[in-house]
Amino acid sequence: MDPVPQALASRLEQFRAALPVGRRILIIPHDFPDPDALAAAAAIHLLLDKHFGLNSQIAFSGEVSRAENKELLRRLCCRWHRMGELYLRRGADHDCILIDTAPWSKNVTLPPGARVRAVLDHHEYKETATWPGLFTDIRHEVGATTTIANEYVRAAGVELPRWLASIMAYAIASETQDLSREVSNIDLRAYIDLVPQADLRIIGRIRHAPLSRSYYIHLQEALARARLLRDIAWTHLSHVEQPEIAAEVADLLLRMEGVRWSFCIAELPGRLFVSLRSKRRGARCSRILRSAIGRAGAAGGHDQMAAGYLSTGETAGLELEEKRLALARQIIRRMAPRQREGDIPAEAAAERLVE
Ligand SMILES: [Mn+2]
Repeated sequence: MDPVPQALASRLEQFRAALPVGRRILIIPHDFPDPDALAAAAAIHLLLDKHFGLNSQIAFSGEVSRAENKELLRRLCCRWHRMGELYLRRGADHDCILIDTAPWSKNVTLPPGARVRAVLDHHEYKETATWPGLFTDIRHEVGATTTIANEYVRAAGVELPRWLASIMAYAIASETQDLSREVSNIDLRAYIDLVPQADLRIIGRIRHAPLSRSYYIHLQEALARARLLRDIAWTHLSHVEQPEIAAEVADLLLRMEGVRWSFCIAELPGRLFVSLRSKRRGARCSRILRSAIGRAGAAGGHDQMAAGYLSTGETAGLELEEKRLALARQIIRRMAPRQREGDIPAEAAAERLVE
């Protein structure tokens, strides 16, 4: 094994120094955690146990609904908890490590009394914050938080069990579309490092997890409603319970020849959830979505992929539809800035993707 670079060894030391000794630590990935958040959380859980000698628990809010992600969660051989089911002493402080998210990102639910001690993340933020004792490693040029977690585990010389190396390799691949999107050299190295330690059958099982019937129903709805305007493809889903399907649909639309931008809006209770994608480098997806959504919601992500939501409260029926159409126009306008707003056809007039 290569010697551990000094900078990495000292970062590992700083990470340890930020964590309290003799207290339980909560490892919290973002709400509705994806493979990257879950795999990185499991790797950090192992690091704390084996190298720091610290007791920790993984806890998250929101469901895991995508078939592949459910299968991955099933193969997580360390204990994890739903935040709501975790016993947390009232009025007490809870030491936390945030994974694939940050305290100022609006996609994570923290328990009352949360004290964030460390943040490992790779999202792009307009503004960040810090406070005494907080350890942060936020590198938006890295394709996956799992890659960052792998660096620490390696630097500590902790051996990965096969199941964990498998889900970590899968996580890096899924986060970067099989190393084809927003991938850096350190992601490639981490992936190459993990694969020989992995059980490739586990990765195959995750990749080909059985799909629910509702998945096909959503897919049919999404395709039937999909529209095309030059190189932009978009669609929407009504009555969705979980946001993950919107990302799957956006990815699928983006694969179409000639399409360079895609997005899917999903109607969730009280909010319109958006998943946005681009094939272009320098697309600034997270900025586009933040500015399209404005103050009535939140958005974040990366250069070529982003997600966010617009709060809609009790709005329903026609009023909700108008909000959705307005949001779609705001997004399209930013994808095609040279197109005058008046030239963007109404959704009903735009070409159908599937005739
Ligand atoms: Mn991630």
